[in-house]
Amino acid sequence: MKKITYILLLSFIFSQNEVCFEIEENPNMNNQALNCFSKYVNVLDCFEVYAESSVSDAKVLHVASVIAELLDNNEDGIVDDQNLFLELQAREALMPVFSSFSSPCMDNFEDYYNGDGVSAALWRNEIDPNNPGHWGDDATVEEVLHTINHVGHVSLYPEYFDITPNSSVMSDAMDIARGGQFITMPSQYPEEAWYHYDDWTCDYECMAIEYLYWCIVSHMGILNDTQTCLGIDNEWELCTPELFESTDIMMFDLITDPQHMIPQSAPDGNYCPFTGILGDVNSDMVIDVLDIISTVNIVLGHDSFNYAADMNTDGIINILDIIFIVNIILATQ
Ligand SMILES: [Ca+2]
Ligand SMILES: [Ca+2]
Ligand SMILES: [Ca+2]
Ligand SMILES: [Ca+2]
Repeated sequence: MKKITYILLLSFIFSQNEVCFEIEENPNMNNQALNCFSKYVNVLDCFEVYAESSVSDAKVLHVASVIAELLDNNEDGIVDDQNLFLELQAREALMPVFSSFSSPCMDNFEDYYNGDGVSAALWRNEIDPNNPGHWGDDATVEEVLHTINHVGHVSLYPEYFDITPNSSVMSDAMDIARGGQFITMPSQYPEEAWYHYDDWTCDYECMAIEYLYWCIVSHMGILNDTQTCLGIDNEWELCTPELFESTDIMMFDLITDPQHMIPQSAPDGNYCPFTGILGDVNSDMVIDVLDIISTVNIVLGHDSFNYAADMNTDGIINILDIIFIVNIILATQ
């Protein structure tokens, strides 16, 4: 019994995600829309998380991590698209996290919030840090993407991402994906459609925001398992990256065009960018032979992994990284 407890404890420890953010106290307690939140995270200075006290720290950090991973997809600590950064910052993008659908805090928020930085909300039981973005487990990736896209991309790049009919590359692509232009929902979608969302409360613009989400996560590979493919089939048919690329050609070209800097990699719930000097393994502010010795010690297993030594950022420290450091030293001599 003792052994089982020990193993459980170990697996619990190892299942914890690494998220380099701190939960702070709500700095806006005087704001009537926000005064029922007690937990707060400022993500990369452009997107805030406000959560009720009943939401666990692990879940609050998960939301913060997913936001950061989607905005800083190469995890270098800097939002990939500076225009998007400024737009989210200017509009004070935020994600409210409520304890439940019937939370008084949610009523309060709906009554008093009058900004334009919110496009979605999360509830405690739809956040699962162990299954980032997995359909049916974790809605965090979806709701965060809705906010980033709606508050950011739509107004920032209207010729590509506007959500009104006949307005953008995306609206044209969606008309193809739905088998025609449907301002109101058709009683039945044409046979050839691959996007056939059937929620009557979701108007054309809402359909476009959902569509952009499906495209981005299909391409990331988040939907690529049998359970998810079957579960979402009545709404979205392109559940693998290959199917998405070969079927929705317009959207594949749009979201993979480097100029739009749409996140390409799926969030894994870990976000801890390295902020030191690459190559300065012993952190003495110079790159010299001592760093080679430190790196050799890591390769030999005498020391543990150090981000500063992973010169080609492939997650492994080996001879290639040593060659990189040697070349830096030779180049500066
Ligand atoms: Ca970045
Ligand atoms: Ca990550
Ligand atoms: Ca050094
Ligand atoms: Ca390496």
